[in-house]
Amino acid sequence: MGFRVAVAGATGNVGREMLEILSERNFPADEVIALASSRSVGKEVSFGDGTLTVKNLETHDFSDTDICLMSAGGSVSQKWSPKIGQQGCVVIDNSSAWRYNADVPLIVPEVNADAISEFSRKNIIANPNCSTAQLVVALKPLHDAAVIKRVVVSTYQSVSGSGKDGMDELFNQTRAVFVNDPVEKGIYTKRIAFNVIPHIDSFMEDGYTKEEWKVLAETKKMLDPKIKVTCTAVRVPVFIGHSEAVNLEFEKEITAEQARDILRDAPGCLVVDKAEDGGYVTPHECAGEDATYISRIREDATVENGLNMWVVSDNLRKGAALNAIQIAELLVARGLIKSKNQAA
Ligand code: 11C
Repeated sequence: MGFRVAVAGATGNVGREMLEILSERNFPADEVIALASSRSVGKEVSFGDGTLTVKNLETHDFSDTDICLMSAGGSVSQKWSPKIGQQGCVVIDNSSAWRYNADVPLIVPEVNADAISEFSRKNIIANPNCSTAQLVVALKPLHDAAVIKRVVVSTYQSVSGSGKDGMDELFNQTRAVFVNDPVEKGIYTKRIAFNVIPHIDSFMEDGYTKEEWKVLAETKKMLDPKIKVTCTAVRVPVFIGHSEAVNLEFEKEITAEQARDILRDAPGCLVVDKAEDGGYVTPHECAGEDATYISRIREDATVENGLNMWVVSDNLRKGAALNAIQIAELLVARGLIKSKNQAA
């Protein structure tokens, strides 16, 4: 018997992508249940060749459900994930609510799959922030080879990271500029159409934003607490796909050619790196794809053992939905979860 899988937040950008990927990868589910808040109950969402009718997260009985892919925001997750976990359903949570909790593993399967065994303390597994997920996929094989000392990353993050409202705002503002209508502001603090905004999430006391802090904290938790990380996170007028300019300093010597070879063999990575016109990947080409693309690998002569590279991935897939489903696949592959139907 297969698993009973719920997707909570099924009407959002990431929830829809989760349903798409569950079907695309033939996840061994006997039943997939679309859940959302009461105001979305009764809506239809696509699943495979058909549709699912959205049910109420708050009244769903999780005692028969094996896995809940949760993409309903931090406050909903804070409230519901422990209750769902207590009903014996494993929550894979896409919000930041549990990522920094010592009892909750934060997993990118290509990076720290073994940490998944800790999940049973709360029955919650955290999915990282989208900008961290693609970064650590690219860093892990290089860290294993030459030990990363310091990472300086500047992000170029698409508006889908802010959900449907961000995508609508970019579309409406771009249209308004073209037809000479007034450009209305919404969720962003400055105009996003034909602009870039060096501000994602709230400001912290030290002047960094929460998004920048997340990249640091999550990289340390998943990869190595000794690595120094600093980040500038920027919103750009791109619908899907986060890009990152990454500067690395290593303990050991590593050439650009060696890094290219290592990354070519690394899980989840795809190297597209020719020093010629178009010999690199942009977010436009990565949308809808699973890989983390690495381009522009080159030595940084200003430091000892330094490299620069450009890392691009679909933030809704590897940065969110795909990684969550890879975590579910890992639970199944390692025999860490049994279908409740099977047990009956
Ligand atoms: C953005 N990275 O692009 C954010 C979205 O902690 O899961 C994801 C926020 C998170 O705005």
